[in-house]
Amino acid sequence: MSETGKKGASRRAVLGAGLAAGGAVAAGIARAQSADPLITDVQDWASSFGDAVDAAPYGTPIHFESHVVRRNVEWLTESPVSSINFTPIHALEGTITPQGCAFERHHSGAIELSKQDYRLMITGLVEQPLVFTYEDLTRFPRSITTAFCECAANGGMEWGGAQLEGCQFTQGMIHNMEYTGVPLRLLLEEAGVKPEGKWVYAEGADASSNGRSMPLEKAMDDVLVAFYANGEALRKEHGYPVRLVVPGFEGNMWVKWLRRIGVYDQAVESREETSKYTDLMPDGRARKWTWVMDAKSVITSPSPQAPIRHGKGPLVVTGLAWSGHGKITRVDVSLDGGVTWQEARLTGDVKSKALTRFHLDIDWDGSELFLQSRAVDETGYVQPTKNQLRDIRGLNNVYHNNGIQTWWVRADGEVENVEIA
Ligand SMILES: Nc1nc2c(c(=O)[nH]1)N[C@H]1C(S)=C(S)[C@@H](COP(=O)(O)O)O[C@H]1N2
Ligand SMILES: [Mo]
Repeated sequence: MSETGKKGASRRAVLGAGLAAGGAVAAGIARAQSADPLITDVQDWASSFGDAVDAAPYGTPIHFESHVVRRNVEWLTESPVSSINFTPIHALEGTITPQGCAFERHHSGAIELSKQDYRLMITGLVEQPLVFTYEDLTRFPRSITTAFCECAANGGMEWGGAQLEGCQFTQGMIHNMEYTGVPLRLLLEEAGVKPEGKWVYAEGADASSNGRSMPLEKAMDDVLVAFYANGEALRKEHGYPVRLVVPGFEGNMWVKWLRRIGVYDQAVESREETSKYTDLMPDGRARKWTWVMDAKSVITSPSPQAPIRHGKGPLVVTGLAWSGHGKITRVDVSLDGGVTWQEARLTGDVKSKALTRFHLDIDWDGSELFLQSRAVDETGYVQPTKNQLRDIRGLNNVYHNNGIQTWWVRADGEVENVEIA
């Protein structure tokens, strides 16, 4: 923690970021209040009854929280049925994303498919092609996995420079849920994969079908045919009644409304896969099959949509970190635009291929900050800066922007999306 006091003094002066080292902050938050009517007077809510127990058979968030919603960027896509919206990560805590505000990405709209009408086929290079009803799936042994689902385009609008005000828009194409379902391996074993079978092609029941190929090894490893998320049935927009959960892999592999699994000797080249989900490099070549999401992190508060309202003194800096390659082992936070770093606390359980929450408790002296976070995963991979990524991948590319985010916290507590050269 004393690191901040030693290194990088000159750069800090240039940036004008006056800093206070993090550490134990206990006193000075609550003030003695003598005549606060909220303490001294009897309140309305204590003078009459509240709602009866059956006011809402299925509850929704209290209206004070009505700003915590998915949002989209209208100019981003031509049509709302082939579009995306964003998780309000700036307003959430912990690691689990409630389904009701978890981002949605549809290529041809969210369809309504009942459990009665649901069928899953296993076809191709198998001993016995099979068709499962929803009820059939419920009779296989289940497992539970918590995993993040990140669209490959998350951060894609920021390749050219800081553009959107808030981590909801810059990093919010992500959600993290606890899924219950049947390991895809068990269904494939039931059908019997022939020795020539090397690839698995998954397809949805919607008009786009969103067909995607993955290596058989992945399908036999940790892929789940999921029907519950966060303890309840999947929401329609997340693939009710059944979706694929592909931990660590980019979101487009997580086929919703799953209707067919085909086993093949090579990858089935869907139109989408060849034209869209590739990373165009500066020399005109394209990176393909870049499924695994590299380590990334972002500070969710303070951030442009979550400015500091309470003035100087104790300040909780918090954010999310994740890696498609396994567990997050460390997150460093910089208050001065990457000159000096302090290690944040990884709070709660750290799970592989799932969101990890970090916190850093600082004593803010009220001067401007250039906040950054940098994730490290269990492979030793360190989250790169945006310029390091640009040096390698150029600017033609949309997908897989996992560069370090900078938030400029001004003395008045307002926060802006910026980049430091
Ligand atoms: N059947 C189907 N599955 C799909 C899609 C789709 O349009 N149709 N979109 C994919 C993409 S690109 C992403 S990022 C994730 C998003 O999942 P979500 O809508 O639950 O957030 O679903 C994937 N699965
Ligand atoms: Mo996506």
